[in-house]
Amino acid sequence: WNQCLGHRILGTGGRVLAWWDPFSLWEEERYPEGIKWKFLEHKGPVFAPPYEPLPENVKFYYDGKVMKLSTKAEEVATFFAKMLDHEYTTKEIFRKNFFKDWRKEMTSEEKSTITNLSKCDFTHMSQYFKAQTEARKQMSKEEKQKIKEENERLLKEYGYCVMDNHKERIANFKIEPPGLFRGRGNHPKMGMLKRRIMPEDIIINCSKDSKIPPPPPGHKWKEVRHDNKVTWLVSWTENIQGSIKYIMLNPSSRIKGEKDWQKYETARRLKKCVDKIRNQYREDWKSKEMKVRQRAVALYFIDKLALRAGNEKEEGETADTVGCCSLRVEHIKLHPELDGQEYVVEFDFLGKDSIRYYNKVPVEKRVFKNLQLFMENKQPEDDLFDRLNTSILNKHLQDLMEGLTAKVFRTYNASITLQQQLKELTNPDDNIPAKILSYNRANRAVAILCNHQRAPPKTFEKSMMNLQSKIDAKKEQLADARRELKSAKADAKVRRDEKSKKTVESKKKAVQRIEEQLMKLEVQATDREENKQIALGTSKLNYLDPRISVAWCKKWGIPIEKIYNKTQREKFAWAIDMAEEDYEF
Ligand SMILES: *[C@@H]1O[C@H](CO)[C@@H](O)[C@H](O)[C@H]1NC(C)=O
Ligand SMILES: *[C@@H]1O[C@H](CO)[C@@H](O)[C@H](O)[C@H]1NC(C)=O
Ligand SMILES: *[C@@H]1O[C@H](CO)[C@@H](O)[C@H](O)[C@H]1NC(C)=O
Ligand SMILES: *[C@@H]1O[C@H](CO)[C@@H](O)[C@H](O)[C@H]1NC(C)=O
Ligand SMILES: CC(=O)N[C@H]1CO[C@H](CO)[C@@H](O)[C@@H]1O
Repeated sequence: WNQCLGHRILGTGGRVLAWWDPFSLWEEERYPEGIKWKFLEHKGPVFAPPYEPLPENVKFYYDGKVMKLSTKAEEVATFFAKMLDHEYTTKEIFRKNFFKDWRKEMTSEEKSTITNLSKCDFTHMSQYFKAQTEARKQMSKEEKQKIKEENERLLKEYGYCVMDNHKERIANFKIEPPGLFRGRGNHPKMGMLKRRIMPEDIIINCSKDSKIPPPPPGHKWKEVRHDNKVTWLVSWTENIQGSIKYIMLNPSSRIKGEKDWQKYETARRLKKCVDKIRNQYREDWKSKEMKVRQRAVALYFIDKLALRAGNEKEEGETADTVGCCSLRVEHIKLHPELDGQEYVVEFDFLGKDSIRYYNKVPVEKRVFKNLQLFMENKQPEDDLFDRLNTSILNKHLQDLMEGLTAKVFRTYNASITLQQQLKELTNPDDNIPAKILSYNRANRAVAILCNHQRAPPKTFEKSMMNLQSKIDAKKEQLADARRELKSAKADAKVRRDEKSKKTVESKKKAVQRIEEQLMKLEVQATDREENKQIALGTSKLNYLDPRISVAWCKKWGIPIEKIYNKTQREKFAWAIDMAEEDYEF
C-alpha cells in the first residue's frame, strides 16, 4: 500500500506489481469455481454521515400545533418530508408502513400524541429541503470544488483495495444512507424504514495477514472473516427484505484482463517451442499413418497461413464457411509450377464470417506431394483431410503444448509480426504523425496476414475528397505564409531594426507551423488510402499483444491515445500500466 506510486504499485527494483482496473458493479457473490484470492486488504466502508438536526426555525405541526420532535423521530420524519411531493406518500400501503415504523422511533410521549398521520404537517420541513436543494444548485465554484476534493479524498482512501497483486477499484464503498423503502410497483413493504447501517452490522472479509480496517472510534465490527472464495469485502444484512448487501470490487474486468494477459503469455510460450513443433510436423509429413500426415499438413497451414482450425459449431449452421480441418478438395488447386514458383497451392474458400480467403502460396515439396495424395480419387466436395476433424487437431495441439490452439498460432504470428514490422518501419527521425503512420502500416501488415479485409466504407470517396480539399487549402495557406515571410525578410534587410527582425521570426514560425499541419494532413490521407480495404480493429483487439504497442509508444514518446481509443484503453489497462520500456514479445 505504501509503495503505491501514481498508477502503479512498485515492488523491489521498481518492478510493477499491480495496476489499476476500471470498475463496474459485480452482482455475483462468489467467484466462479476455482478463483480465489490470496491477499486482500481494504479500508472498510464509508458510512453515511450522521443525522444533522433541523434548525430551530423549521417547524413540524401536529393537528395544527407546533411540535418539537425528538432527534430520532425527527430524522425519520425528514425522510417522509423529503418525499412529500412524490406520489408514494399518497399511497395507502406506503403511509401505513411508514407510520408504523416511524412510531417505533418515537418517545412514548410522542407516541401517545401522534396517532394519526393525516394530522401531521410536514410542509414546512419540505419547503426547507427544497430551499436547500436550490442553494446547492447556486453554490459557488469554490464550494463545489471543496466538495469535489472531499469526494476525491474519500475515493483515494476507501475506493481501492489490494487483491493479490492488483490494486483494484471498489465499486460501492459508500454505504447507502437511511431512508424510506420505495420498492417497485405496489411493493407491500414500501414506506418502511431502511435503517441506518452501523459498524455493528458490518462483516468484514479480508485476509488474515492484511491490515484489518479499524472500525470507527467507539464501535466494533460485527465480525471479521477471512474467506478467500467470496467476492465481497464488506457485507451486512439490510432490514427490509433481510437480504445481504455487499461491497464488492470489479473482478470481472480483472479476470478478463487476466485472461487476456494469459492469452499473450501462451503465445509467448509458443515462441519458445515453435521450432520444436515445426520439426515435429516436418517429420510427420513422412509418417506411414495417413491420419498423422494429414494432421501434420493441416498444422503446417495453421502455422504458415494463420488459418483457423475450423469451428465445429459454426460449420453447417451458417453459410458454407470452412476452416483448415474442413477444407474440401474443391477449395484448393495444386500448381506444380506457377508464375515461376514451384509447388504452389491456390486457396479459395469462405472463412469465418464468410470472408473470402484467396491466396497462392508456394509450399514445401513434401507438403505438395502429400496434398496430391490426399486428393487422389476424391470428388470436389470430399473432405481434403478425411481422417481429421477439429477435435482431433485440437487434442494434438494440447499434447504439443498446454493451452495451444490454432488461435495461439495466430496470436503468436500476429504479435511477433507487429513487433518485427515496428522495428523495421519506425524511423527514429520521423515526427509523431509519420511514426503513427508507420505503426498503422505495421498493424496493416498483420491485418493482411490475418485476412481481416473489409469492403471500402461507403463514405470513403467523400471523406477522401474532403481531406483533399483541406490539403489544398493548407497548401495555399502555406504559399501565402511563405510569400509574407519573403517580404518580411526583404523589409528587414532594408530597415535593419529589432522590430522587423521580430516580424521575420514570427513569420518563420508561422511557415513552420503550417508545414507541420500540412504534413499531418498528408500523412492522414496516405493512412486512409492504405486502409481502404483493411479492418485494423480485429487484430488490434484480439491478436496483438498490447504490451508491444505500449512499449513502442513509450519508446518513441507517442501518446497512447494516438494508438488506442477510450474503449481500447480500458480493455488494455492491464498492459498500459504494465508494459516495461524494453518489453519484447
Ligand atoms: C385522521 O385525521 C384525519 C384528518 O384530520 C381524519 O379525517 C381522520 O378521520 C382521522 N383518522 C382517525 C382514525 O382518527
Ligand atoms: C507468420 O506468417 C507469415 C505468413 O504466412 C509467415 O511467412 C511467417 O513466417 C510467420 N512468422 C512466424 C514468426 O511464424
Ligand atoms: C472426430 O473424430 C474422432 C475420431 O474419428 C471422433 O471420435 C469424434 O467424434 C470426431 N469429432 C467430431 C466433432 O466430429
Ligand atoms: C474504438 O475503436 C473501435 C474499433 O477498433 C470501435 O468499435 C469503438 O467504437 C471505438 N470506441 C470509441 C470510444 O471511439
Ligand atoms: C476464517 C473465517 O472466518 N472464514 C469465514 C469467512 O466467511 C465465510 C462465509 O462467507 C466463512 O465460511 C468462513 O469460515
